[in-house]
Amino acid sequence: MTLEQLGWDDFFVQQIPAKDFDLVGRICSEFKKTYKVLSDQGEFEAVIPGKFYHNSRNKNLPVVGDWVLGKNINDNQIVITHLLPRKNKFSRKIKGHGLEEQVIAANLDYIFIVSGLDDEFNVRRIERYILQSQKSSAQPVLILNKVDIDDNIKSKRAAIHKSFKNTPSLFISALKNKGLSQIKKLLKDGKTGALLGSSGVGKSTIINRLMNKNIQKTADHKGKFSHGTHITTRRELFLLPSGGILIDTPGMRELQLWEGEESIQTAFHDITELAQHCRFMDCNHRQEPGCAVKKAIENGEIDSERLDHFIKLKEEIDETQKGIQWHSKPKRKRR
Ligand SMILES: Nc1nc2c(ncn2[C@@H]2O[C@H](COP(=O)(O)OP(=O)(O)OP(=O)(O)O)[C@@H](O)[C@H]2O)c(=O)[nH]1
Ligand SMILES: [Mg+2]
Ligand SMILES: [Zn+2]
Repeated sequence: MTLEQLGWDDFFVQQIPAKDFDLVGRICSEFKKTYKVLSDQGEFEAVIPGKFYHNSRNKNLPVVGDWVLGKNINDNQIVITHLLPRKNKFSRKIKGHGLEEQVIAANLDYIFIVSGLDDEFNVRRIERYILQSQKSSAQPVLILNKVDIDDNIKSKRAAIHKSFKNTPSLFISALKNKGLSQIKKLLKDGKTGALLGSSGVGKSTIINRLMNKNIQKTADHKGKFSHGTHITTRRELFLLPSGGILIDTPGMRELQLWEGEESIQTAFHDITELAQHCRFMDCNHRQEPGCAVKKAIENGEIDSERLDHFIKLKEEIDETQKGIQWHSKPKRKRR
C-alpha cells in the first residue's frame, strides 16, 4: 500500500520536521498503551515514549486518523517520535476530571453522521452532530440508514430536507446493500471519512458492506440487540477495497457540544440576525418586550420549536464555557 492510499497528501508533507525518522504512518487503532500503525512499509505495533504522557496529560496523544513519524524497534514494532499537526479533528466534551475534550478522530475529509430511519430517528440529535462538525474543516454528510424499514420514511425524508438544506444526505440500507455506492464514490481517491452516531444505527454494518466481508461485529438483529448496548468498543480505520479510508467508532450515547458558540451562530443565523433587532441587547427571546425573534414566530417566519432548541443549545454552551474558564485558571498560574 502507498501513503496516498492511506490518505497522505501535500498538507502533511509540509508538516514533517527536518529530523531523522524511519517511517511515516497512520494510526489505525488504539489499544491501552499501544497503537496499530499502517505505512507503506506495512503494519506495525507502535509504542509511545513516556514523555508524551507526562507533557500532555493525554492532550497530545495520537488518535485514529493521525499521522505519526516513527523509529524502528524491530521488524514489526516502532516507537512514535512525532505526531504531525492535524488537518482537522472531530471532538466531543467528556465529563471526567472536569470538562475535557475527547478527540474522536483526526484528519477527516468527511464526517458521516449516521442515523437509523427507525423509531430512534431524531432530527434534533442530527442537528447536534452537524453543529459539532462545523468546528472542523471536514464536510458533514448525513447517512440515513435502514430505508428498508417501512416506517413513515416519506415524512422522515421530508423532515431531513426541510431541516438540513446545506448538508448532503444519503439514503441507504446497509442490510439490503442499497445505496452504498454513494459512500464509495465520495471516498475513492484516498479520502477519509468517519462514521459517527448512536449505537445501533448500523455503522459497523456499513463497514462490513464496504469491506465485502464481516470484519466488524454487529448487533444481532434477531432480538438480542437492546438499546444502550454498544457493540463496537474501539475506533478503527479501514482501507476500503474500492479506495478511500473509513473509520468505525463506538456509538455515542450523548453528544455534548465543545465550544460550539461559533457554530451555533452559523446554524441559527436566522435567529441571531433577527436578535440584533431586539430592543434589549441581552434579550433572551422569552418574555421581553420588543423582541424581534418572538415577533417572527408570531408571523410564522420561524418555528417556535426551533427557538426552544436554540435557547437550550446556547445555555449548554454557556455552561461549558464557564467550566473551561474555571478549569483553565490553575493551569495558567503554574506557568
Ligand atoms: N433493517 C435494517 N437493519 C439494519 C440496517 N443496517 C444495520 N441494521 C441492523 O441494525 C443493528 C445495529 O447495527 P450495527 O452495525 O451493529 O450498529 P452500530 O452503529 O455499529 O452500533 P454500535 O457498534 O453499538 O455503535 C443490527 O442488528 C443490524 O443488522 C439496515 O439497513 N436495515
Ligand atoms: Mg458498531
Ligand atoms: Zn429577543
